[in-house]
Amino acid sequence: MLNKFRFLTAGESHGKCLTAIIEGLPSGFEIDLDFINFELKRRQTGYGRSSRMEIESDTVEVTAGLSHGKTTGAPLCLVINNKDFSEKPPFNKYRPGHADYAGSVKYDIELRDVLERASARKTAIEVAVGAVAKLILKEYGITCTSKILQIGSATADFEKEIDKAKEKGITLGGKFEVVFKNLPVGLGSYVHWDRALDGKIAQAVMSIPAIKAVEIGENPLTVDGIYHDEMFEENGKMVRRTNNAGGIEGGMTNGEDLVVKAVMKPIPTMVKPLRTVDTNLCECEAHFERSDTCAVEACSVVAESRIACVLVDEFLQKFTGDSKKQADYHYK
Ligand code: EPS
Repeated sequence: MLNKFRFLTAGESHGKCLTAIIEGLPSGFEIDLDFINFELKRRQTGYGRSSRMEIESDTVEVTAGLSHGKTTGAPLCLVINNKDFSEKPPFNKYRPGHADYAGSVKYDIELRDVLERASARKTAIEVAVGAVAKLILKEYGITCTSKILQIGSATADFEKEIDKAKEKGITLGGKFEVVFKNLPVGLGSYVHWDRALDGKIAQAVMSIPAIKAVEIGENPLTVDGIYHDEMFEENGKMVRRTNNAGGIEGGMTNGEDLVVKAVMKPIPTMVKPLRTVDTNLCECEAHFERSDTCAVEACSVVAESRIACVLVDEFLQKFTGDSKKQADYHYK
């Protein structure tokens, strides 16, 4: 099935800029650039980020698709310029856990060229796209938050844990939770495997660099007692008193909060290098260059954005229209 809200991105970590083209936006939606920039700032902050974040101050430029601040129905083109636009030196020592080895075998290119596109830098433009999706969802009262659940083995005092890792020259992964509120019932479908919303969300979150696990709702193995969310009647409405399902039943939203959790592994570029081989198969220590000690907080913002893109696509398929007026009509 063709997505309604589609986008492509281009750009390298130290290239001139990052670009996205979004297709499928109905006309008449206001695009608040301050909100997009606020989201970009959120992605750049968080304890444990690298010094690259002190160089960049990500802001978006819209080069097409807007008239007087509103969408026109034409593709929306977003650009973020890289301040650290420079040719970086080549390297030949694979970093275990990064895309270096498989990427260079697959495309028959230098490790530097793999790093440049494999870098999580490209998530900046994805967050800009996600901010556009969030702006549309917000028009219908749908909001989103996220929080960190764990950094390394710590469930509190995250900064201390990150400081300790930095001293040791290692990096830390973690676990976070994203929640969307006020979703209508029936986004996604049970009729085909590729229309199930939980499947789409899992793909969107799992493909963020360094994500190793995605969970929707409570882990059924850790819930004490009955897992499923019983239904009751209150003031003529069906209500639930638990949300173990995380807002999805049968691959569709069920009107409860959508709760997605994800686990990020430690970033594989480390001051204390791993053992590896170089491109001549000589054993050595892995390549090191500037990297984050911990980027879990940034990753939660990226996950919010990716999920927002999946939800807005479903939303615009269900409440379809070429203009906001038509979408509003179908929503009502
Ligand atoms: C990142 C920008 C990158 C890295 C990081 C994420 O910038 P640079 O390579 O110039 O330091 O800091 O990416 C990784 C560590 C990685 O392994 O992908 C960003 O903007 O998020």
